[in-house]
Amino acid sequence: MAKSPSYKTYNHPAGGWGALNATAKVLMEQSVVAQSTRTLLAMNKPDGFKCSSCAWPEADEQKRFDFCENGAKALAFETTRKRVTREFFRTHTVTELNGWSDYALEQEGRLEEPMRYNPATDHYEPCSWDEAFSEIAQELAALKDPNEAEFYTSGRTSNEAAFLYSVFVRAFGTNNFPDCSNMCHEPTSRGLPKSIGIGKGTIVLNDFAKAEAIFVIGQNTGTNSPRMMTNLVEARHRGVPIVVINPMPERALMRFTEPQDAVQMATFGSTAIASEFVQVRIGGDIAVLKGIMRGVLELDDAARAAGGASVLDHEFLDTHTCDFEAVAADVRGTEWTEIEAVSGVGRDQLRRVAGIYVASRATIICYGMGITQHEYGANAIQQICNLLFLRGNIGRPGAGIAPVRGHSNVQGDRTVGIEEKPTQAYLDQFEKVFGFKPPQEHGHDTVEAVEAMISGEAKFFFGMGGNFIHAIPDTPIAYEAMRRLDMTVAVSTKLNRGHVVHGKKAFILPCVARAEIDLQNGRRQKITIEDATSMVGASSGILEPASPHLLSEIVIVCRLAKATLALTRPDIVLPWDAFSNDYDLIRDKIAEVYPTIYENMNERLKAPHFHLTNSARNREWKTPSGKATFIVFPGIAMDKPIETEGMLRLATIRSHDQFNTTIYSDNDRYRGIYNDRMVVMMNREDMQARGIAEQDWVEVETISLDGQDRKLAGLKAIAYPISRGSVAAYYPETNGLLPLYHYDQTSKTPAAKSIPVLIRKARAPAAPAGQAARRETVPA
Ligand SMILES: Nc1nc2c(c(=O)[nH]1)N[C@H]1C(S)=C(S)[C@@H](COP(=O)(O)OP(=O)(O)OC[C@H]3O[C@@H](n4cnc5c(=O)[nH]c(N)nc54)[C@H](O)[C@@H]3O)O[C@H]1N2
Ligand SMILES: Nc1nc2c(c(=O)[nH]1)N[C@H]1C(S)=C(S)[C@@H](COP(=O)(O)OP(=O)(O)OC[C@H]3O[C@@H](n4cnc5c(=O)[nH]c(N)nc54)[C@H](O)[C@@H]3O)O[C@H]1N2
Ligand SMILES: [Mo]
Repeated sequence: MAKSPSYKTYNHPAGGWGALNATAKVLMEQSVVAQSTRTLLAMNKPDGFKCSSCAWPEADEQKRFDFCENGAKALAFETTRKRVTREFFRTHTVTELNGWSDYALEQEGRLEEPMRYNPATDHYEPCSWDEAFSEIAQELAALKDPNEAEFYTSGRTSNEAAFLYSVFVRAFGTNNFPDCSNMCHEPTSRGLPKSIGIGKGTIVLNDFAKAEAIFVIGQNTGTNSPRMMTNLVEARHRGVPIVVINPMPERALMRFTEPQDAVQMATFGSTAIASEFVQVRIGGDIAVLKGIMRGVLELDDAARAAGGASVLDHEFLDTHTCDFEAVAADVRGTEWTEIEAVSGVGRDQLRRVAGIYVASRATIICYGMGITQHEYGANAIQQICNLLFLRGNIGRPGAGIAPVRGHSNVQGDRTVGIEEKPTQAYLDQFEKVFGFKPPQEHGHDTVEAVEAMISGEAKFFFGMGGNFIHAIPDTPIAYEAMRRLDMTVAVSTKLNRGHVVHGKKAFILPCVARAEIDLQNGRRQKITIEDATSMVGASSGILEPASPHLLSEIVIVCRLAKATLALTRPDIVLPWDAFSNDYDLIRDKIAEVYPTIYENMNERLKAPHFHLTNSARNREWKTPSGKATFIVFPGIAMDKPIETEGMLRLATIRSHDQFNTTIYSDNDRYRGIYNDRMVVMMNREDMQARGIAEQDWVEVETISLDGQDRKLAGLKAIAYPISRGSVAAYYPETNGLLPLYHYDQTSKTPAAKSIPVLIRKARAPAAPAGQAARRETVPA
């Protein structure tokens, strides 16, 4: 896998020709070049299909193309010509495949037919779809209690598939819906409603064209939502200041060449993105936010003392908010020395940022995993709301809060019923529409599902997409728990770790991918997704499915539901065949269950897309007080304090060449790191304090609170311009260091950005874990 070592100096801005070259290269490697042009041009177009990479909205006005380097990579990996055949499974035992890397597993290509694990031979063997559904149904029917089953969803699943899946699982009798959102933007879904009454962002794409200041906090835009770079570049060309708050100077947020801009491409030009780079310490964001608010209040005091107008939006504060005074008092009571110590950022810079904020009449604040994946992630989001409220920056053109969601339909899946804690109103409506009482007690989220697997309470795991086993914390513990289950079932497109770390019985159910034609009853079907701005659009694939044996996720749900409910709930009769023959009928049901947002869904889909009503955007506050609510957070740390001497905070992050647990290559171009993912990015002074030199072998040990040993050796230290006290390494290789108990206190999202660790120099591992990491100097 490792290529011959080479130093490739990357002194260019992010984007530009480098991005186009990388796009072409990956398409060639996956041998999809012949079909690539037409396919890429159909991406994010009316009548085409939605990119399966990230949840950033597609452009309103029609561009020549609306895809990016990483969208092209996702597509290339999905439409690869490579296949995992039955011969492949006959050749390799599962034990052998367990020794393969995640990269090697996924490189084998697309799964072709349903497979069943045979413990006698330790091989996966082909089986018919009927056999698979019947055996899974019998297993489910044999459970003592439906709550012994866990039904996971990953955010690529369409609204239609997720909706029917949630109906089937509730008919079966449980609300155990762990999903990838539980590891991602759950602090948004649970924290935001307390502030603004809805757990979703309030902006739409064209707000970017009207914004006068944009903040990007804890989000690596150029890698994880590259199409958003277009919006940032356009904003900078209009002279809009962009404030970036991050422990690392992520390249694309410093300088970017827009691949869609012919002139910039031809002239090798580029745009400086961050007008202000706030290099926060990991976990210092609440301190930064309170510092900015303090700066705003100081400016307000000064303006008023000079007889000028207040810099606050008093009309908004008076009409729309409550508890402003409490937050103002809290912020005024937070000393600058305290703010500086926790954030690592000086008061001068925070005052300057406050000045930028006050000068703007419309501000958007975007944020990603750098905010959510902390013990007080949800609380930090509420502080973002406080800051926005000060100047009425919600529900106004060009302003609002923008949680940048991950998976392309992670927001949509939650909207249509993937919810382990359903509200009573929803359950009642569900009963009205379907004529049976869904289970009322709350089910498991991701952390609780893993706990149930560990305790033995859970016996059965179903994965609708995703790669649960490598997404969750505490990898070795999770492996053991997974292997103890009676049955595991994975609906997947590609081979991954979840297939080789499995229960006593196991099935792989391969499905049609987003880019492929989904033909039912002679008609090309479409599915829908909801992006990060609550915009819903249709998607229908244009390529032949990877194999004639594949079923769509919807058909898989319908056939499994029929087989299972016939055994467990024969009293519940739903038109599963009709649903799988005509997806319009599923949308009619969605409209019935969610009349306020999805009324006339099929009719509205005649337009390229439509927006779901967003109460906060309309300044309608569905909070207990009926107002936008200022919320006090006592203290300023994002995580519980740990007193251990020498403690560093480890963020587990994505490289430029991966999609979550799918690794495209061992390179991280924008960070200048090549040929190795087993590295720890450290501040030079933190290295010196520990006697660690560039490329020394190190061992990372979690400061565990449960007596469990969590250590990872075989990593190399790299001096990186990251803030002091902060270190970063790649996910999922480091998930064994992330304790299951270390999560956001509001939403139980694993705090993957703030693992307390000790790092020490180590001897070279007996068998080198990877090639020498090589990197160029990254200009700070
Ligand atoms: N190409 C590609 N696209 C993707 C994905 C992918 O893997 N590959 N994944 C998708 C998914 S599911 C998601 S959720 C998103 C993830 O997209 P992001 O939210 O960008 O996720 P990460 O790469 O994990 O890290 C985000 C950033 O947080 C910063 N950070 C770490 N700790 C802190 C902190 O304490 N404070 C602040 N302010 N910043 C911090 C890191 O330096 C990094 O820049 O992207 C989606 N899009
Ligand atoms: N330490 C650490 N852990 C993390 C994170 C972190 O930042 N740090 N991030 C967390 C976040 S934000 C997320 S969202 C989760 C991601 O967790 P998941 O969503 O579970 O993981 P993915 O890697 O996106 O899943 C990849 C697999 O999905 C399958 N797949 C791809 N396309 C399709 C499709 O169209 N249909 C079906 N059925 N299957 C398909 C393929 O088989 C592929 O192997 O990980 C979380 N875990
Ligand atoms: Mo995510």
